[in-house]
Amino acid sequence: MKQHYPFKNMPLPYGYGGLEPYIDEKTMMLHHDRHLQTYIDNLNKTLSSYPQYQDWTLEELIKNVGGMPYEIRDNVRNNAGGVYNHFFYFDEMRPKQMQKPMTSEMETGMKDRFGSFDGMKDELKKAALSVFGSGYAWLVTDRNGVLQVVTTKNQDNPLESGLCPVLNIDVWEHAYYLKHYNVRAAYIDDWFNVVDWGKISENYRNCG
Ligand code: MN3
Repeated sequence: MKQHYPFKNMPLPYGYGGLEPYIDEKTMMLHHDRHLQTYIDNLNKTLSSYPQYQDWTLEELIKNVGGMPYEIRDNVRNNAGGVYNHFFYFDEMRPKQMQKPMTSEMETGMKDRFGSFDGMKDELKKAALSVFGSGYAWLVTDRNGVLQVVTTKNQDNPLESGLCPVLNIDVWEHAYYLKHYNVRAAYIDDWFNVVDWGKISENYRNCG
């Protein structure tokens, strides 16, 4: 996430088929090589004539998008968000054999807020199902460092609202349509098998 203009796609840290049978190889190829690539290309194109933003990270672009010139504001929000959200999503997933467990620090935060792991999962699933159209469900920490579940539309990002991202579930249809068709709930159930809770715990720690 330390990248700045010109942004580059990074290879997945596992094979395209590594998340089978929960997320299929073809979805992963299209999602990473085409959908994410398009956000990267569009963000680079938008920033190409704005040198004042070319050393900004994705996080800086997203947090400050409200103050940008009107003619690029929507493009930056959609495409910096699109790049950040997908880097975040692809990096929090792992094949079963590469997954690490949740840290005790995160377990404490989770139990304080949701009572149990299942309590948190249920709330995330409910939120993911509640997104109308395209968007994300997120686990974030709020300004007091407390875990919360929120949703965003399109490629919006909670950083813009002063929240710190811990986990996201991409519920755009491109994330699941080839395998799960229109059944978002089945995708979400499958998705929970490919989350690396070790990585999520790292995100939680970085939120401070
Ligand atoms: Mn996506």
